[in-house]
Amino acid sequence: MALVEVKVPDIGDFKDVAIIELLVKVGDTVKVEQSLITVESDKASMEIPSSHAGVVKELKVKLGDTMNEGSLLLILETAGDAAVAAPAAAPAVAAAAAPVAAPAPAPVAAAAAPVAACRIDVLVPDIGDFKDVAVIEILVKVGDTVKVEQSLITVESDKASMEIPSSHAGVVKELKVALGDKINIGSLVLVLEGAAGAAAPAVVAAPAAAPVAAAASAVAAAPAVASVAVAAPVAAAAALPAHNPGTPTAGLPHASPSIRKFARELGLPLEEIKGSGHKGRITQTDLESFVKGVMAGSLQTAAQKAKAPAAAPAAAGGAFPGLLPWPQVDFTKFGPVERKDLSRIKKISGANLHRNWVVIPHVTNHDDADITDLEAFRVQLNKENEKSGVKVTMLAFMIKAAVAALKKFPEFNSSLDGDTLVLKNYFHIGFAADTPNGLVVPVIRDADKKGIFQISQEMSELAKKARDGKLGPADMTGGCFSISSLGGIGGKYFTPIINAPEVAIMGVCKSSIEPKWDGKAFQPRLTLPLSLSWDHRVIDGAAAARFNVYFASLLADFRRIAL
Ligand code: CAO
Repeated sequence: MALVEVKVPDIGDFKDVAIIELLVKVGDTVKVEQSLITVESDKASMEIPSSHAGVVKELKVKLGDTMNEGSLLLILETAGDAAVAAPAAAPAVAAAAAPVAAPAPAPVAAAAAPVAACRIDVLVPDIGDFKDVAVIEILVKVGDTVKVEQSLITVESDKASMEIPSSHAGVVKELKVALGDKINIGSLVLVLEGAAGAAAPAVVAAPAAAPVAAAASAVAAAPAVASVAVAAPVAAAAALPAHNPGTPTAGLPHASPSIRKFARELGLPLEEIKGSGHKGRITQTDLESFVKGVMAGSLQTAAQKAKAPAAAPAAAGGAFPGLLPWPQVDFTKFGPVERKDLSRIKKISGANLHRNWVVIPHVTNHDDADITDLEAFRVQLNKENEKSGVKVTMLAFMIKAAVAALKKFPEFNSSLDGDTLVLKNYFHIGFAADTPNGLVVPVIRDADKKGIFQISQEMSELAKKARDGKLGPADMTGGCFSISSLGGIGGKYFTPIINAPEVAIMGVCKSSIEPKWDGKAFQPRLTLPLSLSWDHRVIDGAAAARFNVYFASLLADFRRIAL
């Protein structure tokens, strides 16, 4: 018996890729080359095989962790002696790595000489060690307008699937591949008629980076987005079947990386969705049908429960009986307009916010906190620590106050799982951050164990990462309670939307000097407006009022936090 460290083998240009699936758990017996985890970049997913056979003693990674070559995955107990169990770079690793080695991000000479003035041949770019890989999905059809880098087909090798992007924008004139065809670098995928202006240069240096190169930059932004969704598998609580993404999956459903990512973002259980594609592959249409089916079912159930007439005026409202359809307006009739696609973050956070708003019975309690003394203390602290480079903002104090209030009112630090309340014994606090691309909620982990300076420093680092689109899944998941501060901007009170599966969120606005009656006279006090939204399925109004009062009392006299 010997213990072996199993590490990530050479995975080519896959860098900082996120783990999306754990395929084994402690106690499992694995064989050499058995897949252990799946990692995913923006355009490709890959299974990482085991270098040795043995029994899993310890998992060293979790979902959302990012991996590189050499990252430690797990400890195996092997049957052989120490010699067998030697280095992770044993030949088995190299051999196992070979079939899955990632494509090199070499520059792509994708567009060959055009057939006609505006015709562009789109070729398979350099896909590294992917050789003779089968086309398992065709993502566009003749007549479709495609953008540069839009995925055209999915190919699959033994251990990995990858989407092949378009080198150009244009309209698909001819498809040159069929399902099941084997392709290699340089294979002709389709013929495009170039969009105006993209006219056909003799040899176009294709802007389409090889899939993985594109992924490398996208990975940073994408998980951040995903995690807004990941942090919100609330669908389970409402309509969609419960799905624990942390559970190792045995037979993974067939789906392309983008479909898997989309399903994860929406919290959809892929294993419960029937695939209508080639060899049962799950397509975008399958996801849409699944969601429609679930929504229709849950709304009907809700209607029945409420004893609403089953035949409520369904006509125009689609899945929402009786609801008017969204107004279709030709705005150009009224004046000039321009159209702008929503950013990826906006689309995903929008879908989550919408679901949370519709599904959670929100109530918002407003209150005020007297932060006159705390603000004076904060200003003094910043003066004393001018040289440290760390600026303390009011939000750091609020995070500590939130931790104390969660400890005093544990149901605020919970999540609903069906009829069960999951009470958490950890204190990870999210804060809403405004970025050029939309709203994200990075999380300060273990805020109970950190001081004001450390929290301030981490917050400013996370806010910067958020603005740069570089938050990873680990930065965004696992939150217990969120704070949304508009204090740097203005306003009085608002209704923050709960960041499911959390059950409450504190919104704060800009503090201002307000007259406060001290029994004898009005005193000018710096007053912070608080808006606590809470899930009425879990929390009652009295508890919410107490939470606010306690939270405000901590900010009014921060010494109380030590009590
Ligand atoms: N009252 C008065 N002033 C406040 C304040 C408050 N409640 N909170 C912060 N300020 C002040 C700060 O002291 C700072 O002033 P100085 O520059 O003079 O020192 C200024 O406002 C800017 O603060 P900040 O916004 O940089 O720092 P923060 O820690 O308060 O917030 C962050 C950081 C990332 C949360 C914030 O930048 C942000 O993105 N807020 C928006 C959150 C959001 O969009 N919420 C809505 C979600 S629902 O759509």
